[in-house]
Amino acid sequence: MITVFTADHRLHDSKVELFAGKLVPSFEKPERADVVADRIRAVGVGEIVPPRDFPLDVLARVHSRSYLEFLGTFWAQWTAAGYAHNGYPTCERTWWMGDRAPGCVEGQVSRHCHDFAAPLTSGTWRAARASANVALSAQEIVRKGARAAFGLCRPPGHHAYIDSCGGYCYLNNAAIAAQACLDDGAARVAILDVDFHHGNGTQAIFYRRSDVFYGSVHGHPDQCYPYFLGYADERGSGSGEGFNRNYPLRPGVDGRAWFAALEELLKEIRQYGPDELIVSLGVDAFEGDPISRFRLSSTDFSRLGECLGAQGYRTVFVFEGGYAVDALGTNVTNVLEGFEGRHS
Ligand code: SP5
Ligand code: ZN
Repeated sequence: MITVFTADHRLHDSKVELFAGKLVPSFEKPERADVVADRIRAVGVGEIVPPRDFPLDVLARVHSRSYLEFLGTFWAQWTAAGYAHNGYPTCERTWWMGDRAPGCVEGQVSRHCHDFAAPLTSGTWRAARASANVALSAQEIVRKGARAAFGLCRPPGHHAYIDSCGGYCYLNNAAIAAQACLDDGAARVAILDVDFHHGNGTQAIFYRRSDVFYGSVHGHPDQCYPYFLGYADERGSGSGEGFNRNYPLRPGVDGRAWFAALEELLKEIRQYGPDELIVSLGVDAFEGDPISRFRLSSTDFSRLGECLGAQGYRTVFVFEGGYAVDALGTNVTNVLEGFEGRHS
């Protein structure tokens, strides 16, 4: 399987992140993607190719122009305002506060960040743009005939909304790839999100649409980030009714409960009958993950790959979360090799 990867992800390096009120060394750090690329080379999963550049218009099929403009100009505005450290919101914009578009940079960052887990650095825009190019290039490889491709994206994407960043995510890579797939002629695309966290951004982007099915198995939002979306009764609305499915599981579950939920979700995806499958591949459901609370083993990730390979869809894998850096390479390559029916 071809992997798309670029070292440009390193341009985003926040060094520290705010974790339960404390500044700690970032869990979402450049080594994450580098160790996965290293392991892909070591195991010989397949060729690693650089992404090509896609125009801003392709991103604007998912994100608002004003949000893209904000991301692209943020650092220049922030430094012009006299700041030199990572950008964070001053407050959160909630619906009862109104929906103005303030001109000052502090107001804009508050308008466009929905939590405190997506620091904006000097290189964030370039890295996020490269990450979207990685997902789009992987999708293009599959459209041109490959059975599958892996977009080794960083920063991740599934918590990013149409016009806001959060949860380490800035551009929603999976959503951008799904939209590109539709724009390339597909009628129906399914996004399967196996990251430990619910992909609130992806769900919100497609919630009222029937051309993209979104399904996720994740830590119960009553106990786990992102807290406000990911409940089982969220099934889509309007013409999207029935095309959103959530399987929240209690913290602590192991492969048994996790695969039972996955099998149910895969049944629903088969009923939907997508032209292509996009997998939001976070591996933070791993038992050794420092910020997540499921108990999947490295062997379970091989099983996940086999399970996905058996579905028979053209498949684009898009990298999301996973913070147990020492096991990250193994867990990701286990999925990819399992998909291709190989075992390392
Ligand atoms: C892509 C991805 O995996 N994003 C995850 C973002 C998670 N950020 C917030 C994690 C909050 C963890 N809970 C804090 C409780 C400390 N005791
Ligand atoms: Zn995650």
